[in-house]
Amino acid sequence: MNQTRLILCGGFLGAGKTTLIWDVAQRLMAQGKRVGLVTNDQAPELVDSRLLKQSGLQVAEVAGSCFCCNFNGFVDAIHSLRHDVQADVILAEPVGSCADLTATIVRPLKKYHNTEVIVSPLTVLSDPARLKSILYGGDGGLHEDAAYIYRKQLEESEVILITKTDLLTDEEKDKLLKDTQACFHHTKVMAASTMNGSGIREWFKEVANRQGAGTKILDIDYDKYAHGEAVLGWLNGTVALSGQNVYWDTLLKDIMTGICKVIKKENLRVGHIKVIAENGKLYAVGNITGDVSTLQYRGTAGVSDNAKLIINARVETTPEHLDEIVREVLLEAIDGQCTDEVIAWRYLQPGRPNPTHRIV
Ligand SMILES: Nc1nc2c(ncn2[C@@H]2O[C@H](COP(=O)(O)OP(=O)(O)OP(=O)(O)O)[C@@H](O)[C@H]2O)c(=O)[nH]1
Ligand SMILES: [Mg+2]
Repeated sequence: MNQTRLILCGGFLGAGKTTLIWDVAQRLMAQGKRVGLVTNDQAPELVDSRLLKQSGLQVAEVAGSCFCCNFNGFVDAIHSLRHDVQADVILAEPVGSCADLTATIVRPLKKYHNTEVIVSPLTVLSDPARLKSILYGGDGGLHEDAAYIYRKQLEESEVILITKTDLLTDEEKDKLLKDTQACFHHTKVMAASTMNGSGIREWFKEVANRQGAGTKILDIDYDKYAHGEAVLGWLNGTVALSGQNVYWDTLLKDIMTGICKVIKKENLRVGHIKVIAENGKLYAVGNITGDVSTLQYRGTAGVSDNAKLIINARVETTPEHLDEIVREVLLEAIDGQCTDEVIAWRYLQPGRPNPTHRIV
């Protein structure tokens, strides 16, 4: 078959990667294109994969390790989408705390798999609230070593896509574009919103036809990078819930607000907390991507006796404490209205990145 266009959408936790690839996949499919998506996480049981699959999209998952440390797993995912879907375009989302993608993914793909894929310029998505803070010398609401990763991601990007511009005024958006461009002279800086659709077509046009990806090799301190990842506790849990006529949206809200209370009380820094409640084809999602004001909900899971809950939390604390927090909030929220059966529950601290390849 023909070469597949591969578009890597990187960027820090919660920047809007899954939402963007979901949006673009729908647009491309409406034009008759065959699209595959690749999700990625340090552990199995991903909210992102469920969310994309709920919309009938073709998703391959690389779970248990990032693309860079499991390059062969990433290549297998690309092969499966080429084989199963004959994908014209693959949109792939690396783990949000990953950097050094040019040396560890883009260049190895170009070197070893250039008959199968054409790699687009590396896009790094950036949430405006974190970006503003980072640009003007702040920490983006992150530990200084996690903020280091954020800066390195921007530094290696070939396209920076400022996301969530619906949350900005036109003046704020123009200023952020101008200031970001001033800091990253040799990078194309763009802005988009999946909420109102602005900028998406322009971004896709920019990356979908360009070649010559893999130009920027990072000078990166792997000790600092490893520590920036290790300050985050990581929890992925899946629970089956059963009750009688349970209002799942209310339960989801109880869980998210319960978590927010703890974040506020303990002043915890959040990478991203996402929870999906699935009731057959109905689903609702809650996300927290920074302080508690970032709490957002989408969808509705309706009312029924059974549902599945998937929780993915990345918070600056020990994995053990994160486990304790999520468990307590969950038990309090379901108390008296349903029973829970844990299907999978993992909490961990990401290990030191050890890329399969590093081509500089
Ligand atoms: N207002 C607004 N919110 C957005 C937009 N795009 C994404 N979001 C929200 O941002 C949150 C995080 O979005 P995701 O797409 O899950 O972010 P991500 O980068 O995939 O996160 P990780 O996979 O955890 O790294 C969700 O609550 C989305 O609804 C946007 O254009 N506008
Ligand atoms: Mg995602």
